[in-house]
Amino acid sequence: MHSLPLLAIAAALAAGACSASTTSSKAADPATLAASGDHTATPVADAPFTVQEVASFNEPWAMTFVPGTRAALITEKSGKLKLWQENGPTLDVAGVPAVAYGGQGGFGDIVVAPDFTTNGTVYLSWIESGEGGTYGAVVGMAKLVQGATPRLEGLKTIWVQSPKVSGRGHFSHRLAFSPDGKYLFIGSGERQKFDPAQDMKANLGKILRLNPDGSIPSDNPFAAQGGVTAQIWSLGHRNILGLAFDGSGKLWNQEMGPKGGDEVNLVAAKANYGYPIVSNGDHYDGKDIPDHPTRPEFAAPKLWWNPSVSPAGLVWYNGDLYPGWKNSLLMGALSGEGLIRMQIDGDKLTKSDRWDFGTRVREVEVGDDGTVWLLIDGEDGKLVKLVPKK
Ligand SMILES: [Ca+2]
Ligand SMILES: [Ca+2]
Repeated sequence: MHSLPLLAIAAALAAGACSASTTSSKAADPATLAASGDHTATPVADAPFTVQEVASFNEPWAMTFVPGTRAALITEKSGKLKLWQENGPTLDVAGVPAVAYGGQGGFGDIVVAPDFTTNGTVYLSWIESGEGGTYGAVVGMAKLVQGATPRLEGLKTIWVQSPKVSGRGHFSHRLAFSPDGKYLFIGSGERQKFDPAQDMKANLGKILRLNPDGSIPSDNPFAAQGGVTAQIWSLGHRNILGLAFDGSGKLWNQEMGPKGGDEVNLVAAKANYGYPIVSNGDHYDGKDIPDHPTRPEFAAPKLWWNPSVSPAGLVWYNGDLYPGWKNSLLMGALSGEGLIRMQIDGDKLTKSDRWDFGTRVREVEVGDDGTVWLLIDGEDGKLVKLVPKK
């Protein structure tokens, strides 16, 4: 069992008292905090770590540690891939794709293949332009050649967002491998076009499941329908900016929702998460979107935030370096300017900690030794290490 801090219980009680969708009889239940959008931030000075600045990057977007080394690959949105080394210089990786940089688009995610140690394969996502001023995310795979002049070799595109549409928002293009290494999951945003999230002929607003070579697993839930429909694992998503498996093999996603509707979901095959038909938030232009409880046929979020925190990055933490963090999800916050910890208890998720960094957190990663690292967003972006307090 996990106990809630008194402050969180007080917030839960307050939320229960003023929320039409929550009955007062449930107010003392820890689930009430999950059932409200509330999450009070606490000063980072009270956290079980100090924040150590390690390196600077220009608009860093994603990172992954290189297995067996003290190095990490870090994407910069404008199109560079950096190899940061704890005990050496930060190097540019050659052989990267040309990216369509602008708006929310550019270089995206990078992850290592499950069998990276034998073949050096990495997976990356970026934006390419299409005909008539359209854009879309793509995913590619390549071999990382390490050394003094690191480079990508044999870059091959294995997936494209379909259709390409106008605008430069909500690409998502987050990547995660299943723990058994058999499947690549891709978060694909609805490109700020709303309805594609429910359109089974588009792979926008979906989570997709592919074999590592980009082919479609024959046991995907909609495999028989062919086309991009066959790629679909779950639907009704908005802007997925974090995908992570936990130690029991459950897939979680976070997504930037409409105003007051940021979500963390437990991702199930064939499930429909309801966007844009339902959301606990509402459109930024003020238009109402019915809340999740009005349409129980759609999968509801495990947690949501109002006001919005603008989630960025998601990792499963199972280390011992920070007291009580075992079996947690860690998520950065952009407009929420900090780090959020959620405790996993089976299929339940609890809002456990929220620290106010006073700056936008873009990405979260965990080192081999259990240390947590963050990318601070922006043109003067930073790699920082959360040094456990003694
Ligand atoms: Ca990462
Ligand atoms: Ca709503």
